[in-house]
Amino acid sequence: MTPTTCLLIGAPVDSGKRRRGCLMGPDAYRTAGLAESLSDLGHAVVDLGNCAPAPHDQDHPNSPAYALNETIGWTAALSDAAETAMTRGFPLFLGGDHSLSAGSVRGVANHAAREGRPLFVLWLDAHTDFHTPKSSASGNLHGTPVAYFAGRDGFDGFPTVENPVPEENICMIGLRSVDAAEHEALAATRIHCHDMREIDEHGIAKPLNAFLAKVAAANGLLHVSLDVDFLDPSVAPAVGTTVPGGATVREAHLVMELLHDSGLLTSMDLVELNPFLDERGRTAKLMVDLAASALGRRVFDRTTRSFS
Ligand code: HAR
Ligand code: MN
Ligand code: MN
Ligand code: MN
Repeated sequence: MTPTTCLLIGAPVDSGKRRRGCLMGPDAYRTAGLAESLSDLGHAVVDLGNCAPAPHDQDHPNSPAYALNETIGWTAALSDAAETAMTRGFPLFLGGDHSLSAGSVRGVANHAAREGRPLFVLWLDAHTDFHTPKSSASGNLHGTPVAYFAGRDGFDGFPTVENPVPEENICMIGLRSVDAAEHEALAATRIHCHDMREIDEHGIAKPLNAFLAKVAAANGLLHVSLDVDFLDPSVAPAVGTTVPGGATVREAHLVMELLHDSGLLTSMDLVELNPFLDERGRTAKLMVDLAASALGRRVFDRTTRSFS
């Protein structure tokens, strides 16, 4: 990647589920050396500090959707932050739980619309996060952001999604935990869903390259949302919703390397890291290494045929 300005946007969102700890995520990435890893690659790095939720109504402790109003406040604030950052460089959202992507993707989509370019979203996750606040049995809003930015109904009180991401522009890879209601809703869409069975059989590069070809053909912008639980829990334990059978370290790096080589990536979320559950920072460090791969780190230079 030609050197760019990486904008680190701390999003200590912890309202998307009941188990606490994701609010420590942004500082764990800083501690693990994210800024240094990116500046070593030749990028300018600006740490914009942490966002705060926009003013919102108080939440009722027993509402069916947990911390709904706080999540609405985060969505508004992060959407504004994303829209502004897109005019300045490459935004990296440091989560925080996955409900933050309602805001980051809405803002990026508004920017794309203003540029007159289509937005594509790559969702790397064990889960599809395609519930609405009404269909969710858990009431945990980190299970809803894709439905929100794809323009599904049922998000009363949230900022209106003026520029929903078209279904055929959304690609999910890594799936292995999908609720019945999500499955049914997804089946009626054109969202590209690739589960771990498919990755096992055919490899991870195949669906990714097919999707990247579509992004390139449409001259699109590409947002990537990387959930810690995309990875296998044996290598990434610091997440509240571990699901066995996830991506290996190399599969995840290959995704990031192919994204970098495509030259298409324009914004990224790192989500669901819960440092309270980590083992000596290993998950935070792996996520930092993956971000570095997405932004150009490689161990072997294919043109000079030498290690660098
Ligand atoms: N589908 C389940 C629910 O709605 C689990 C959602 C978990 N989501 C995340 N992010 N951890 O992907 O409660
Ligand atoms: Mn998720
Ligand atoms: Mn997940
Ligand atoms: Mn597909």
